[in-house]
Amino acid sequence: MDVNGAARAPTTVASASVQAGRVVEKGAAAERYPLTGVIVSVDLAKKVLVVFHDEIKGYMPAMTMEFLVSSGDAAVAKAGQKIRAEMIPSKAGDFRLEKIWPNDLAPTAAVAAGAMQLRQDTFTRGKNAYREIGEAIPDFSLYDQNGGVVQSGRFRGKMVMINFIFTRCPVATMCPASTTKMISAQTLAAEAGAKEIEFVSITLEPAYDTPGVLKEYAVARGIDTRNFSLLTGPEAAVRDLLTQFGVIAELKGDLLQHTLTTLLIGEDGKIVHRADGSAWEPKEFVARMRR
Ligand SMILES: [Cu+2]
Repeated sequence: MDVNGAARAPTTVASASVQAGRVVEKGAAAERYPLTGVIVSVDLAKKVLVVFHDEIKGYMPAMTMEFLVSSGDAAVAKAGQKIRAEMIPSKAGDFRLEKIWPNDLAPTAAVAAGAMQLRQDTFTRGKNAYREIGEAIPDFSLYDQNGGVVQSGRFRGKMVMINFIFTRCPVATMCPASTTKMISAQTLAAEAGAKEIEFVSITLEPAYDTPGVLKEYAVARGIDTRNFSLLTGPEAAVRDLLTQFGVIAELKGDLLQHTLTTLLIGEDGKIVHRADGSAWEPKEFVARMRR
């Protein structure tokens, strides 16, 4: 299963063609090549990963070499970790990696299994996929902003406040405002002495929001990630979660149009409160949290 396929590549890319079973995008942006490999070492300051990569068919044999990455990707990278990514050669002769995803067997299998279970569950529920207040949330397995697997079972016994955003949302009153309110809810909850509470933002645009991108967003927005996770994962899993939580996200041309939903989940995994739109107040959620 191609979980975050290049089919939903940035819309700045003019065209895409499949060569030898691999997607090579051409146009305004540089060519991109799918790459798999293992991280040998990380230079955080230089934002360089040394990666032993597999053969890139028709381009270069397997070898160990340096790649430039974003600060988020550098912060998330660990020596010994397997990754898959897109490689972008530059005219200057250096190479960049983007869309870096964890690719170790066990976590990848756990996330894929979670996506399949969610697919099955959403399919079985059919028209009743939408979960009302009082209903349990579905199980999920996603990656957080550190590339670690987060399974919904981790939250049992805790309350969870969940919203849905994407990092490059250009509408100030939508995702950026929603993140600001989640941060105030987190601060207010701590001040109110709320116990066993976690905050979760699930991306609406998993193809772009890799763990490294979420990491960079968390740092840029000053999010205290001790009990605030940003989650991403397979496109299908995110789609199914959106369906079950009643969130609409649709690509209209270049723009991802979406609704806003914020939820509070009880320690038993059932939805206790829900706010649709942007007119909710952090304190209305905090008032419902356990002290
Ligand atoms: Cu948005």
